[in-house]
Amino acid sequence: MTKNYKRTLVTCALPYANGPVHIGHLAGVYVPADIYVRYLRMRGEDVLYVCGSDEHGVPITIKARQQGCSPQDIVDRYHGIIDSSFKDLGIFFDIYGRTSSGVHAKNASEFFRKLYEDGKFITRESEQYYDPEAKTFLADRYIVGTCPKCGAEGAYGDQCEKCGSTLSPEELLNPKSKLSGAEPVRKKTTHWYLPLQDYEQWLREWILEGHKEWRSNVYGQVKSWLDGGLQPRAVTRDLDWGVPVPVEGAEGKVLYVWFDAPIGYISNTQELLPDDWEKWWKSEDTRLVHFIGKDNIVFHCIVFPSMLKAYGGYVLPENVPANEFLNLEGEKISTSRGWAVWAHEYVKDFPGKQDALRYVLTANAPETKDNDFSWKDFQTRNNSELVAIFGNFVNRAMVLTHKFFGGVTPQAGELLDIDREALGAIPALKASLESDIEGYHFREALKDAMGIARVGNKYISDTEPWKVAKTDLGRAGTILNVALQICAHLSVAFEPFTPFAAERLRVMLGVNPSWDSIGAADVIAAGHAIKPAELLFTKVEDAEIEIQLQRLEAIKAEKAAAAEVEASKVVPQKAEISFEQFDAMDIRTATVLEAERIPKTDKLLKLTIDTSIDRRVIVSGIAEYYTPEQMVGKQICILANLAPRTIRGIESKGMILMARQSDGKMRFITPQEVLENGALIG
Ligand code: B3M
Ligand code: ZN
Repeated sequence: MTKNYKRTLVTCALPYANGPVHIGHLAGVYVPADIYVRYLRMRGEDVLYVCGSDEHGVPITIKARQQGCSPQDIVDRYHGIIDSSFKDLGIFFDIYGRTSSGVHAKNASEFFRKLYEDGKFITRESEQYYDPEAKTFLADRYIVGTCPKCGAEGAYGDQCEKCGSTLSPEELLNPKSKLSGAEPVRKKTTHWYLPLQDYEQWLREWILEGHKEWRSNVYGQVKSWLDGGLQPRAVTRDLDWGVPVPVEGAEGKVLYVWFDAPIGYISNTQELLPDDWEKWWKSEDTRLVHFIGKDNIVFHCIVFPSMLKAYGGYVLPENVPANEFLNLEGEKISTSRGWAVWAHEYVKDFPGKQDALRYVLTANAPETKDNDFSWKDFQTRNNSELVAIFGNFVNRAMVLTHKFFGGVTPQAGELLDIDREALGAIPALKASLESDIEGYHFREALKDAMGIARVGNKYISDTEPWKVAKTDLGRAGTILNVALQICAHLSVAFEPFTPFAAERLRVMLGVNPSWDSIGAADVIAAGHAIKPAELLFTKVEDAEIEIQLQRLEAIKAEKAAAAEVEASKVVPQKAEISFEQFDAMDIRTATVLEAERIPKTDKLLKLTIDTSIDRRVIVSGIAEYYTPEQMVGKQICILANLAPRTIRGIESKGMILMARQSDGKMRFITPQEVLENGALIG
């Protein structure tokens, strides 16, 4: 391994305890981290593996409110579910802690307090939205209104889920507090900020100069943040769920979730090793590696390191191998839509097949770009790779050893070229496997391990010991001896990837080889008895895949039905007006004489119109629905006495009457038969 590290501290992003974990989380963070940790342990390295639930933040308070329970109830529930699904998948952290723990509250509080006392923060007053009825400041997510971009109701202060636009609360039309329904008001509040710009130069040197080997997606994101210029970042919030800000005058404020969560890595280490934690966090010979998804890069490469630097004495990550995203059947995984494969459901639906999921998520890991999980691909990879290559090879070697040698490892006679070639191919695969894992290339590493299985499978197919045994038992013994050695290699090489199968294989073979014995010709001694052969992997049947696909189909159908209901929603009647108000409107027929697009707009047409009283120009937003050619010569209806408005520098007199359908499409209103221009409507 590079540099002289004495120990490795591996952290995995702390999952938010407001939902279970799904395959996107697993592929992005936890499976690669687990491969890395298991590998290092096989190599005899001193490793600490830390994770835990992230139990603060606004989404948890929203979920609690929706379900009519406390945030603590929510995090208790999901903490338990997440913790056990990791274990079920063979992911055993040394500690899976939680940020609602007492140790964490004390530690995060102390961390803030030291930075505060050392003058590392600045304070700023800003205006934030405030609910005058509920008497509380409102996080962006707590403000809902009409989306200014697509007109959908129920858009959030930070995002419209209908059209996907990123919003800020002041852009919402008709903003309302989710708490009381009241219209939020702006109110002054003071917060503490970490002046990230003070760390910019240092970050440039440390990452852009010193860590050019980081994954290009990580390096690139860091570079673009730094090139964009860093700004002070608020580290406190007006909220009643979180770690209270431990200074005077901060009543009703808590640490921002992204300030306290990464400190959670340290707190969880303290909880596990109260007397020994500093060794892991404060010695130069600790290699710290953060496994995260791409949306967490800025926090782990810019914000948290700046916090640690400001505090002083902590080690910084040696690498942050962040992954891109995994999609499901070509669509973005969405917790709220239920478009996901949940870890806790997978282990129920596919009992004993944890390795298959780990294998497929690694083979398709979104290491360099977003990638896709499909159930068909899952089935194919399980059946034609795990079962047909790895499992089949091991099974043939073991069954034949039982059949011809009573389950006792036969003696190897003189090795022929074909034997030497098979064994000789393995050291190079081992070396490549090592450098791939150490370089965080887990997909490639899996191919190397699978390469060993392919060597074994081809060897046994080419040498055909079942035929040879009939005429030359000695030669068959040599072949099976070599094959069993390769089985032993596989029982080690696959430990990081498919730990359940690897362990079962070691048990069946009755050996516990070291990593270094991969490739050796004498891992299993002649005369050593092996246990009965059991299948390492079993097929995934079409029917099992069908069930999963049907479940996803049902989600799609539900979504389509919801969209239909949405589309058929009748627009409620507007407020009543008097007859006089109606009569005051001059609605008449007119004909379009000329029509042209207004440059640099997508929606506007400039229409010249004959109203019989005059020729006038009306600017109309119908360019999305009609071309200028379609408009010329058309008889339309207009509201003629609307006060003139200047649009894009053009004076527009009146308005074309249009009908808007529920799907948003617009059509102009035209008389059933051509009338004279200027005929009054009413
Ligand atoms: N809770 C996970 C996420 O963004 C977030 C990670 C915290 S790591 C300190 O999904
Ligand atoms: Zn929208």
